[in-house]
Amino acid sequence: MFVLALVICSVAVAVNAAPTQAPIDVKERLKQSFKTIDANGNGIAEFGEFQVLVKGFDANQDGKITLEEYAAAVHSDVATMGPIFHAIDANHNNSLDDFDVKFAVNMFDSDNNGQVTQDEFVLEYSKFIAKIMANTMPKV
Ligand SMILES: [Ca+2]
Ligand SMILES: [Ca+2]
Ligand SMILES: [Ca+2]
Repeated sequence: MFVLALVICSVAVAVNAAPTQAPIDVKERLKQSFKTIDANGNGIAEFGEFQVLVKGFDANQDGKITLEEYAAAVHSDVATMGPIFHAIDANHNNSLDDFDVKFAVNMFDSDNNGQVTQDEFVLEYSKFIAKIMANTMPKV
């Protein structure tokens, strides 16, 4: 359950960008996120494409992506993004790095063929979000 942070960020961005659209269609958001990640548009999210996405969060370019940078990148705050960040930070070094990205890619790749398709991404990411929500969000 570590890696999904990447996608979460994109989802959070999309959610914040359209606050007036009441019912958030998570699957639709995830499909859009996938298209963002799939920079070369071949329908498969590759490790390198996730890597580029994550590196883009490194605001001060010091090679480490901290919780603060991650939260800023997704237009959220550290309190909200903390649980997600720590879930993604698989090696617990308080930075999102290649190790964590690999973990995330492996998580999405549910049939283990080395490729993350849109369907896999949407399914696995939805599960990831549900898990985080269940653990961190107060029950209404
Ligand atoms: Ca691709
Ligand atoms: Ca940094
Ligand atoms: Ca890490």
